[in-house]
Amino acid sequence: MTQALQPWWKTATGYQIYPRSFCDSNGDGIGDLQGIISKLDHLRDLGVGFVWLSPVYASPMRDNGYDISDYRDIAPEFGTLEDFDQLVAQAQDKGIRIVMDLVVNHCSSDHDWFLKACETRDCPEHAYFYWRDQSPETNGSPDDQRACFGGSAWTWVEAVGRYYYGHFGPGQPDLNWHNPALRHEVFDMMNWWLDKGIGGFRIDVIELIGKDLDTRIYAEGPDMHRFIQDMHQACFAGRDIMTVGESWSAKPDTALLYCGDSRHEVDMVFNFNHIDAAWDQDKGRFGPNLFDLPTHKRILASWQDALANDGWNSLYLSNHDLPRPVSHYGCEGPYRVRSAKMLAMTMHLMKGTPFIYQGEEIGMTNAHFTEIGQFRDIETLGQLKEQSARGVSQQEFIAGANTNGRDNGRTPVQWDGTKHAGFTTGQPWIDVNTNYVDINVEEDRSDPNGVFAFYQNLIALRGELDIITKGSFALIGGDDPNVFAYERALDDQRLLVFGNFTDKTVHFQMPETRTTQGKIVLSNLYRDALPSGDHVTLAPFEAFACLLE
Ligand code: ISL
Ligand code: CA
Repeated sequence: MTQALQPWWKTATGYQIYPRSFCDSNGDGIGDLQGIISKLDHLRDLGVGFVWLSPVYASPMRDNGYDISDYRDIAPEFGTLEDFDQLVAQAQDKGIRIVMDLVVNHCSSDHDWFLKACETRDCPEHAYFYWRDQSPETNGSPDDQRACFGGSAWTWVEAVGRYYYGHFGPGQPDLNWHNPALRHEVFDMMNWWLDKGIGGFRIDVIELIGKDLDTRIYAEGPDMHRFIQDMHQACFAGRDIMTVGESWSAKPDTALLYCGDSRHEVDMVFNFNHIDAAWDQDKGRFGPNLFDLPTHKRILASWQDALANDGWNSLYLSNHDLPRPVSHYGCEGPYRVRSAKMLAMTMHLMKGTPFIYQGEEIGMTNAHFTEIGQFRDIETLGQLKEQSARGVSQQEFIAGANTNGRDNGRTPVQWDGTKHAGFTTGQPWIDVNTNYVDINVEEDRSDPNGVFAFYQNLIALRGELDIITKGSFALIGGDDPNVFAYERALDDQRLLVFGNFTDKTVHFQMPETRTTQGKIVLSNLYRDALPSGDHVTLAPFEAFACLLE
């Protein structure tokens, strides 16, 4: 049977760059576009097909670029539009597409639209935002909704005598998607970038557009899908691009509403079901890590099942908002390298498009800051204020922020063992992890058994075996507390994948006795065969994949 040709983004592996922390070319301590250009060979060698570039637009950087003050310009600390065009062209020469980050649930309070909107109610821009008048019941504020980064979601503007809504905080006023003129502006801007030849968009908190402030439904509001469909029609239709929307609310039973073929919305969603399942119900991300492997497997499998025949999965463990996978799910100590490979393999061999977050390809770890003054993130600093007021001690707070805070993923990429890890010749905007002398790109890449080499093999394997992109998925031994195992199947082929999530040797019970041995196609140890019999013994953090034909 001939299979239809797959779109490029189904066979490619993605790589996320957080520009501020990637590579600094001019010694001001902040990563930039020329820094990225200087490292394109690193990405080409790795084998990735596209880069998701976190925001590089003009911004006051209160939320490091997720607060945009001009959608058609580049922040001066990152470079210029010429640098951007150069990046797109040079990346393309190396077979890499550049996917932009689209942050249009809100803009920055420094955006011209908002500045005008705050001067008078009688300008078109005023209606680009959500305004409410005072309410006597809640101390003036329209309601008691809190902003994600602390404080009230409503902020008073004297000149217009009204409150505006900022879901994340006062520096990030929400754009009024119900206003057709605003939608038109946004779509126009998106087409402007797409016409430059970018590979598509990662769409920030897409679940929040279409909110209904009256009924206080913020995520997946009544108009969200209509707006995404409008966006598709105005910008995506007929273009060879990929789109992925960030949605903390998407669940297996709503996933196809975003990415089902007939919906004409986005190609994939980034869901967080496997991420926030490990967060404490009351304490949220700053509470203890409640990771439980059977729960994790069940969630991942439920997404595999939901999108088995329609839609498409994104596969990831980390991004710029999340801790480092080896610290969170693996081991920072003696099994760091081995656990980094195990995590990569069990994630990338499911069905979907895998995303690598910068530094993951060398097994970078969490930050381990010791002082409050080392934290930079607006969410962490907002939490600090709120938690201190509740009596949480500084020490306890630092422990929480070091475990799951957003700065963990934002310490600079460790390129080599020289000062500041070769990230900058100046003073880095956020401290480099002190372990850079041992953990860095130069060191890891010089080792044929390093994490980087393993990712290279993993990505290459994806190109060689159709079963990885096309095969069906079934969990094996879902209740086993130690091992993540699954089977992929395509025609007469089967691919078995095993990963031990513990630092102990474990025995994994197979559901059926095997006689065929198959061929080991990837292993993070020196395994050369799948043992026959009814169980598999795995060394600490061991992972391997076996092809049966
Ligand atoms: O992880 C989160 C929940 O506690 C939040 O940190 C995060 O704000 C949420 O994941 C949405 O993230 C996206 O939008 C934010 C931006 O700060 C994040 O960096 C971005 O990924 C607002 O634009
Ligand atoms: Ca710089």
